[in-house]
Amino acid sequence: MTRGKFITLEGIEGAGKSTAARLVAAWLQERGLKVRVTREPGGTPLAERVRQIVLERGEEAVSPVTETLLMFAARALHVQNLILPALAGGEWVVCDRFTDATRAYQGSGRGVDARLLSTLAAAVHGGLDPDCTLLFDLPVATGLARARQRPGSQVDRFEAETVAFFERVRAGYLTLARAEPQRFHVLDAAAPPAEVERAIGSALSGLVRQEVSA
Ligand code: Z5A
Repeated sequence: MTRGKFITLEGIEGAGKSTAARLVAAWLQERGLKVRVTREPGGTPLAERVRQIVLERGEEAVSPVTETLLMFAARALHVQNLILPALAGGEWVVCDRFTDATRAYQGSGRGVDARLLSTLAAAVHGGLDPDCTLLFDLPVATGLARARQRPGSQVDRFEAETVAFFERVRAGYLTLARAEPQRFHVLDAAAPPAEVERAIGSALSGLVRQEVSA
């Protein structure tokens, strides 16, 4: 059985990752691939419970390091119980956020030491890195305006953050993308949906070609 590929979607709030996850899945399925769509924090029953804890705005203080540990606790469950078995079974896993989100949000956004993040990443998913990461990049103001238009949802701990925080997160993502240009595809997420869809197709076609010629 050929191992599936691991595709991650990243970006600041309101960048369009959830919308893109559906498009990516449909694009891959049209090419005959088996696809599993998932998200972080979350993706398994226990990891979804950790998600609730980490997103909820409660009375008790949650330090940046605590937030980081909760993200990696959820990730450890997700990697072990969903991502690795799905890849081993030949499925292509499309994941809305992964460790780059921790580097951008907890690292660049909250100032958690990059060495701690590398140590935790190695412990939780050493040997597993995304084959391809689509970074949906857009101005912070545009992302926040889109997120605010979403009906009915309560404001979580991240949505309550400042514009300056999201600017640091965006800059952090762009730095990660510059450091690994083979893995990252930076897409203009402020473009009209049809253009974003075309950009997704061209970013993924190289990966699918490699698979066919392997
Ligand atoms: N977090 C973290 O800190 N550390 C970590 O390690 C991880 C996560 C894994 C929850 O993530 C929070 O966890 C997240 C970071 C933190 N908080 N923040 N910010 P999440 O991914 O579940 O939540 P999110 O980033 O807030 O997702 P989102 O707001 O749902 O955004 P999205 O998925 O990128 O956007 P969307 O729902 O697809 O689109 C938003 C709206 O824009 C929607 O109405 C669309 O119809 C519209 N849209 C989409 N594309 C377009 C285009 N091209 N034009 C116009 N309108 C569009």
